Amino acid sequence: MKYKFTAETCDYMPFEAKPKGLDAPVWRYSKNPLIKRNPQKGIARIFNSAVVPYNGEFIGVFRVEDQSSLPHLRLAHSKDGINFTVEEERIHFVDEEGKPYDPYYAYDPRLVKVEDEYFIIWCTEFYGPSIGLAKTKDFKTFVRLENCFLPFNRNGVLFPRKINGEYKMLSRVSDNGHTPFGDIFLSSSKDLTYWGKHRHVMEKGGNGWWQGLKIGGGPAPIETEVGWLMIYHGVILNCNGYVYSMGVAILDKDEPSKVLYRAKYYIMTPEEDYETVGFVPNVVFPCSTLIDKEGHIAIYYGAADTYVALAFTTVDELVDFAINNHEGVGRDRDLGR
Ligand code: BMA
Repeated sequence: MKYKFTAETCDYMPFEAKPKGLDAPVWRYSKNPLIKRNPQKGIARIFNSAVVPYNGEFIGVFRVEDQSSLPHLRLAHSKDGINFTVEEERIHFVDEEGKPYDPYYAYDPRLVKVEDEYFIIWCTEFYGPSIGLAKTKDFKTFVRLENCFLPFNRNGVLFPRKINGEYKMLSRVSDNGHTPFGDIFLSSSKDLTYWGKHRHVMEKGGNGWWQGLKIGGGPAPIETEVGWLMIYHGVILNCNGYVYSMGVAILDKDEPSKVLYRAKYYIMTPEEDYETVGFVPNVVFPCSTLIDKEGHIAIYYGAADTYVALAFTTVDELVDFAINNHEGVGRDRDLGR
């Protein structure tokens, strides 16, 4: 292992070695997709979902759509990180006084452990899409906190530890629809209620076109000795619509609004049938990662707004790829004020 990292590691997690001769930093699970269409009664599609290790097994917060196509969140359980049992009832939230506080819709969840609590961050209905936040310790009671930002916003991603005593959240300011713009911003909070010190992190664009329309955070960043390893999504608009790919960047450890490295090439783009054909074609949308002591990484991603799929990489692959293919874009490297 070339680069040291600090993260909660799994003793066991799904992983396959890189196929011989492959010239790409990320490779797909050979039995993708993990979850197919109509996987169980009352569920039409599951995609853009997040998984964490929990009590020696795995637990997920899944974006589920039934035949009404209105997204909601459900828990899913797995012993191996591959075969999941999805709960029949959606997650129900309460507010801090214990009163029911369910969102009208909820999608693209991230699930992040900070200290001894698990946080769900999702795109919630708040007079339009914005960022919802809830915490749990036992995956039985889900206490919903204040919505983090004003509408409209998407792709809220919490860092897995406080930095300089503050929680840090990535997000992308948005509009009410299928936002045709967007950069990644960073906000800080001491108490998870009041968010401020907003900083610009990364802008869309660069010389290549794959991230020219908008970008958004993905899984919780992984802390390495070089900086925060961030997998994100980038979007291009072509004659046929939006195409979502995955990219990688490394953010400064103490001031993550500074981009140290950012690869000019995507690390994965829709290529397989389950990514190019579906409810929304040409989407790979990463939401969470697992990591083991050797620095193997499993990436859970949504494919074509229809499937949950898995891809693999390593810390070394991604850090080297970001450094070797770095392209500075705009004001990425400054403090972002
Ligand atoms: C975005 C979000 C994602 C979705 C993507 C492609 O705006 O709604 O959930 O995967 O579009 O449809």
